[in-house]
Amino acid sequence: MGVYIIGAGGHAKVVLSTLLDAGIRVDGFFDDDPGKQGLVLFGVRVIGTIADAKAMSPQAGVIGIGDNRLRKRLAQELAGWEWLCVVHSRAYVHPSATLGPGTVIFAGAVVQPCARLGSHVIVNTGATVDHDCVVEDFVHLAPGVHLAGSVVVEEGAFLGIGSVVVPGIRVGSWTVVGAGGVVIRDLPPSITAAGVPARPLLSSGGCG
Ligand code: JB3
Repeated sequence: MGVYIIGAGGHAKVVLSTLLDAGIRVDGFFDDDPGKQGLVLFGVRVIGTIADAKAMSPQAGVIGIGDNRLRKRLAQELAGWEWLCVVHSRAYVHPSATLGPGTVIFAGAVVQPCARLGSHVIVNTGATVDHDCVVEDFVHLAPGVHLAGSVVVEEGAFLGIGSVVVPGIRVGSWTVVGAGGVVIRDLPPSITAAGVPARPLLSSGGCG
């Protein structure tokens, strides 16, 4: 069974560097961009489209695409693949923390005791997840995000760069927190919140 990265953009580049750091050989990328076919990055080639990946027998790898909904869709479409959980050697993950398949922990990140992270989660560069947090499937914690103790981040939520969440807060599924947001109250599902403190952004309602 080979090891492949789905996607060949900026996020895939960091996924590759993390796999290589962990001593895992990578056999290729799959990406739909015709302009990327045949490109070689750190010795690893873009060998086909995502349709080509689907046509193979299931392999091992990581979905290296930052978009949470797209990562979820591809995980469903590539059923049977063995998704690798990868932790950079310069990240810290306490032994009591649990990480699901396909989850990546980049350099400088910290995951503290009893945190539970689901599948295909991104803990990006220098992000921290403190004790007893629950981070559900397909969440992306952007670089420099800090979750205090016992925070729950529901499925597919995206916390933008440098945002922070105080203890015990729940961030709803597929909600987006803008860069630098400070979350001090629970946020419902599927909203965008921003600011200090983070508040839901109001849509124009189509009247403007
Ligand atoms: O901020 C940081 C540190 N990283 C960002 C990361 C988390 O998300 C990074 O800066 C980017 O903004 C983003 O990286 P990603 O996901 O690699 O995006 P991009 O560089 O645009 O590459 C996405 C790849 O997915 C492209 O090569 C596309 O060809 C491929 N792709 C295949 N199917 C698709 C689709 N992309 C999109 N958006 N939709 C598709 O259906």
